[in-house]
Amino acid sequence: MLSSNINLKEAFSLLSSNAHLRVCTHYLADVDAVCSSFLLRTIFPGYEVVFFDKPTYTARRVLKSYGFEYVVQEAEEVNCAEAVLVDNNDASLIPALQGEFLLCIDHHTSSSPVKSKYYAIERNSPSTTHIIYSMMKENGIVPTKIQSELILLGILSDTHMLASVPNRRLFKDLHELFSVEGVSDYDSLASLIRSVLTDSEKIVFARSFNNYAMYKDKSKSLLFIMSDCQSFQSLVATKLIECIGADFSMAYAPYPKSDELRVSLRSSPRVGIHLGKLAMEISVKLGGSGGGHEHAAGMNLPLRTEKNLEQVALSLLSNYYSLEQINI
Ligand SMILES: [Mn+2]
Repeated sequence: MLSSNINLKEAFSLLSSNAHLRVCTHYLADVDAVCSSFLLRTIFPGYEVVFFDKPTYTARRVLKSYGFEYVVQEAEEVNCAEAVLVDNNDASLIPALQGEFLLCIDHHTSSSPVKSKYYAIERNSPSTTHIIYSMMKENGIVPTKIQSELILLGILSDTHMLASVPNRRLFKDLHELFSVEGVSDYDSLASLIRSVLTDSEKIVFARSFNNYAMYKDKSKSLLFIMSDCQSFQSLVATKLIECIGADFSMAYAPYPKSDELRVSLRSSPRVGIHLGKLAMEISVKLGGSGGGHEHAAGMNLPLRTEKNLEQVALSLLSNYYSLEQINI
C-alpha cells in the first residue's frame, strides 16, 4: 500500500471539495476506464472527461450508446494538479505526463507508480468502477440506472464477463446493481462490450501462429502458449485463452519506432499465480516496466530483450510448474 493511500470516504470528500476537475486515464482507454471516467462525471457534474487519444473500439461503442461527450487533448497540456487519474497507476503507460495528479483511483499492481498527491488503490477490486461504487456506498449514494450500468460494464469487462471473480461478495454487489430500476439485463450489457474482431485483427490473429511454443504441466494438466505477433499482442494473448483454451498465454510484438517490445500475459482462472507480479518480476530481470492483474498483465521491454524473453519467463514459471515442451 502506498504511503499516501487514503480511504474511500476521504477520497470522496476530496473529490467533493473540488468542483472542477479533469478526469484522465491511460492511453487507449478501455471499457473500465471510460465507464469510471463518466461515472465520476455523473456524480460530480462540474468535472470534464479528457482522453489522451481515441478510446478502444469497444469503449467507443459504450460511449456512443450513452451519448457521452469527451475531449481528446495532448497529455502534455493537462494540468495534473487539477486532475484525477482513473484505472491506471503505471507511469510508463502515460510517459508524456510528468506532473503530480491530485488523486489516483485504480485497481492494478504497478512497478512504476504515477506521481499523485493521494491514492485510492484497491488491488482486490474487480474494476475501477467497483472502487467508485464502494465510494458511493460509503457515502450513502444509491446509484441511478445509468450509474449502475456503468459500474456493471466496468466489472463485466475487467472480469472477462465474470470468468475471473475475485471474491463471492461481488455477486451481492451484482445483485444490488441489477436490481436498480430500469437497469438492462446481463445479455444486453454483455453484448455491448463483447469483443468483435475487425478484419485486420483476424488476420494478425491467424498469422500469429507462425512462431509459437507450447508447454504442458502434466500433473496439473495446464497448457502454456507463448507466441510472437506483429501487433495486437493483448488481443492475441486473450484469444489464446478464450479460443484455444490455453491456461497461460504470452504474446509479444516489436514496436521498433519506440524501441519497445510490448508483451501481454493472460491466464485462465485455473492458473494459481498472479500475472501482475510475474510481469513485474520479468520486467525487473529484463530492464523494462510491467504490472497488472491476477489474470491479465502487460510489460514494456527494451526491444533487444526479444530473444531472451521466453527463456526468462520459462525460468520464472518453472518455480511453480514443471513444464515440458510439446512438439507435434
Ligand atoms: Mn480496469
